[in-house]
Amino acid sequence: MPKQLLVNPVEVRQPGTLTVPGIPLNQYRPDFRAETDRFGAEGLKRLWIDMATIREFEAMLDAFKREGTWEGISYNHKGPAHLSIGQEAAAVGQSAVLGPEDLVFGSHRSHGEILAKCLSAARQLDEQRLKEVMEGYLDGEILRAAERVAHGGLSDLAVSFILYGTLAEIFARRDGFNRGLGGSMHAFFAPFGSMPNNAIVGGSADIATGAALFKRINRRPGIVIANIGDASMGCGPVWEAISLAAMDQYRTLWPREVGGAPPILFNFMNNFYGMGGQTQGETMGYQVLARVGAGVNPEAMHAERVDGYNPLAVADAVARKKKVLLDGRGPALLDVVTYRVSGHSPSDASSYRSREEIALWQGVDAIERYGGYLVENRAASRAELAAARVAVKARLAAVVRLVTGDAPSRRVDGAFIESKMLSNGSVERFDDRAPELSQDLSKNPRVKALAGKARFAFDAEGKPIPKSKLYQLRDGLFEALLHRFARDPTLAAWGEENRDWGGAFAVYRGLTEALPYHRLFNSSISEGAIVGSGVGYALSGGRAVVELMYCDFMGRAGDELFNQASKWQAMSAGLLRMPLVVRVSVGNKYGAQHSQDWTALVAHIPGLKAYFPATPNDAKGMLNLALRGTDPVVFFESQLLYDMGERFEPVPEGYYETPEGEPVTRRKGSDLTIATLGATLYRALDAAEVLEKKYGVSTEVLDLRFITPLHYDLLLESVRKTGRLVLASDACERGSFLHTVASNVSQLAFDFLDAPVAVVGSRNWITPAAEMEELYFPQPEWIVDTVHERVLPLPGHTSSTVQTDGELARRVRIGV
Ligand SMILES: Cc1ncc(C[n+]2csc(CCOP(=O)(O)OP(=O)(O)O)c2C)c(N)n1
Ligand SMILES: [Mg+2]
Repeated sequence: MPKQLLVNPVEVRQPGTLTVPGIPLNQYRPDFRAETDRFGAEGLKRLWIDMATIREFEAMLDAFKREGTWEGISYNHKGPAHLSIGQEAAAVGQSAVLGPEDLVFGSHRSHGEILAKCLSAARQLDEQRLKEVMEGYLDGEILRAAERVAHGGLSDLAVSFILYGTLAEIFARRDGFNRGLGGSMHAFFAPFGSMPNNAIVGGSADIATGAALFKRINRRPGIVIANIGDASMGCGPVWEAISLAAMDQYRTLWPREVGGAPPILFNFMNNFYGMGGQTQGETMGYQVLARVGAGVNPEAMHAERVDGYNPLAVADAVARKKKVLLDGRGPALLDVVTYRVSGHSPSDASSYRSREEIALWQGVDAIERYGGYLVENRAASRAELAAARVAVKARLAAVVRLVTGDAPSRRVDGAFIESKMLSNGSVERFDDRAPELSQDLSKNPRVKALAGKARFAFDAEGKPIPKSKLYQLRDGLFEALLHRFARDPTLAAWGEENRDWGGAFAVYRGLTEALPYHRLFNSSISEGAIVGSGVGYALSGGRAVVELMYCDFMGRAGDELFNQASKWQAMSAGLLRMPLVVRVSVGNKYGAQHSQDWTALVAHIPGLKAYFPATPNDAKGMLNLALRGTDPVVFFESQLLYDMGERFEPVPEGYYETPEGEPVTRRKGSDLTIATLGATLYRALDAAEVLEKKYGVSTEVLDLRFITPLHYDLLLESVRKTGRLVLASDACERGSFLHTVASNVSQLAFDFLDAPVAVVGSRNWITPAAEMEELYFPQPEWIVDTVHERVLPLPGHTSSTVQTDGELARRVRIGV
């Protein structure tokens, strides 16, 4: 059912003045009685102890980084340590009002947030559950280490467990929370709601938004927080995440029972600095960060500035925002005023700020002040706090001694890392509930139309069937999607113009009728957040399909593809899976910024799978495969092929999967092999026809279909037979993935080759206008001429294009 949101010219052209809601600044008023009611006297003390724990933890790391020694223990920590000395109250206050089901994503400066969240969650879990978590995690390895630290009851043991797991992770130990593959900036512990922390500034914003979408779409309890720095407000993906989280449709179009907007709190740890740049007064223009909320939606994101030097002010604000978010009225924004007394990192000389400024903040130190507040109100004595601090330090020292014992066996080996790059799983459905559909799928208009389409491009006499009657490549994609939508209730798809428009190039036509809004929706034009939210959704336990209309827009989602989707499975040591399909179309006709094939970029990134079907049969079989797997797949589709019928084998009506990584032979031959990737296949087949008919060169044509993983057996077998290989695709020749294939074949079949392997790609130019595209994309005669000039001279052939070795050298020399 198409949506009905009328844009009324009378209404939108009315004169008037927009008023913006007031944004509260530091409005918290201490009320010890209310605070005791909320946390209990013990709870209030615990907050102080948690803050002191973080302070001691960070001071310990600082000492190791600066001096290589702490409390008589020597250790050389080679990796980073972005400390949060001064920011403890902001982390502890936040976690104090969160439950284990509430998730916190963070930044490079998140040791304190990990500790605060885990300490708080562990206290809230019942003994049974706490035991299960600690025993079950990494086969109980961390627990066994933590048990060696003197402890009282289980909750006491849990504190050692948390300190040990975090520190061992920072020191890259195999018994760290993430087997040492995350390290200081990426560590996390999901069972307590501490979610991935991100070394890319602002990187958590869109991932956390995806986790919040997962909670909403799958009706999971709790909220999600993105802890990001003030300077990340300058990052595009943060704004994109805010846009995506604030879309009106959650209230206007999504079914009411879904519960409203994704429960996401953008929590800015505002320490007033990037590394050396000052956000207030220098690098940003907002002056007060919370102001940004005013530009986003009528509620101004419920934005507030809160005093992050008072844990109780933070707790109060987070508790209120949590309520708003659970009511579906998000997103929310907090501008949490804090200060890092420590440098950006231990090598920071603090040349960008004055000693006076640091002293001023030390003068209002949160641990001192909050301790004083407890003492003033007789909730604790000075001696009690001092003793608690001694105990914290003693426990930490015991943990540090255990963690710093250094031996190569304490780190994972290469085989382990290799085994975690891809999960290669197979999951039919990520939840058992019935998938939500809007209609009986047999009544779906497209399903009905497809029943009458020809699943093979030729009739019984071999005559081509008109396009309007053909089952096309886009239909193969549709069938695969519909199949999985009907089986996996967590599957959701989003991207630009995905819904009523029918998705770019009509792949999704029919899905609007089949699916409720929360399973298929239009997103803001936010490529970074589209992919980033897909990452967050997938790592939370759901399956997502997101779409970038054009391959060229991958640049806009560069970080999310290349640093996030690709890396979280391995950085989590396989604790997270990434069942995310990113559909990208390779364009043409629209010129330089809409027509480039960027398979090479994806091929270069470890941790991504990449598929590129060229037939309807493969479109369906390969998307089926991607939608059943557990790895991130960049799924390339050529716009030249969307309306193409199946020319090789009729497309089966039932479910099937193309074998992963396997190229396929499209034409048999014995003198020459041409292997292609993508739409070039059909031009290669034309070239093969010419080579065979005109020059008697029996030409085999292979369609590689896969980029990662790719099995070479069929290709090698072909090359061993023919002794000659030409590789062709529409990607620009320089740096093309085909050069990797050429290099591997040259290595693996050197003795069988009678000529160098030749690569034919697009020119190393901008893609010119549609009228000039033949100058740019590989044409059949380029392939024939390349064979003639560089592989196998063709008797009587005169090249119409220049494909000689000399030309190759010339192009390289001038860089085009
Ligand atoms: C995308 C990106 N750009 C730059 C950096 C280098 N860098 C690391 S931290 C940082 C400053 C971040 O400031 P803010 O977001 O306020 O966090 P804070 O360090 O103050 O906690 C910079 C520039 C990075 N890690 N990622
Ligand atoms: Mg900052």
